[in-house]
Amino acid sequence: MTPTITAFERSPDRGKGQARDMRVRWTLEEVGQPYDVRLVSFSEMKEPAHRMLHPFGQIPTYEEGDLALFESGAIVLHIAERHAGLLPDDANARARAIAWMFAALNTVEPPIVDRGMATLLERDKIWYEERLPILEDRVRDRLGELSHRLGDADWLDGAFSAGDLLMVTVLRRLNGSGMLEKYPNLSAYVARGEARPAFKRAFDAQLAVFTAASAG
Ligand SMILES: N[C@@H](CCC(=O)N[C@@H](CS)C(=O)NCC(=O)O)C(=O)O
Repeated sequence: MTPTITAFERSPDRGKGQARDMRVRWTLEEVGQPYDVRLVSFSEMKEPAHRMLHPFGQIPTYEEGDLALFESGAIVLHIAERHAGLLPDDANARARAIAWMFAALNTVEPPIVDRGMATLLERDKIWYEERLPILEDRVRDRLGELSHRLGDADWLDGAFSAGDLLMVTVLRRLNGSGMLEKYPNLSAYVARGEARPAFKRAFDAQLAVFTAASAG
């Protein structure tokens, strides 16, 4: 059965692939699962029909037969568990890959999102100049720790996994900030992820949505 995901009708990132449908698209491309996309506007996301799928009125969602899921991490895990290629067969290695998925979403993404939200929504506030360095220090702490652990390895724990896929999408949220460039091994890690053919297909698909909306 072909799953359907939701994505922004017009992504605020202007097609840079930072909206969270990108990680679901990339996962589906990695495992070779075709999918449909239902585009939603900001107002549609807040309507009851969409909130039946996503209690917080957001994207992405995932529908497959009787199953409806929200939360990008849960969706990626669901897909990775049902297809070969994104989680190791060995039980311990699989558990570690899942731990990296949680680390990406629960430990690395929050300070990056806090910084991003402040730059987006708080620039005109009196506290902004004082708060931004604090938020950036928190991001740098995590980047330094992650950089130390990655060292000169290609991926976080052996072969490329769903943990790497999520971590790369999380780190890409720093594009344009200049922060990632201070950690050459992390920049190279993100570039390795972006060089994967499945990433490129997913990126192009989400960009095509933005380009078509802008032309229309
Ligand atoms: N933890 C959620 C976050 C979902 C989320 O923040 N989605 C954003 C797009 S990347 C969204 O829909 N924003 C619009 C809104 O919150 O109104 C996940 O990982 O799926």
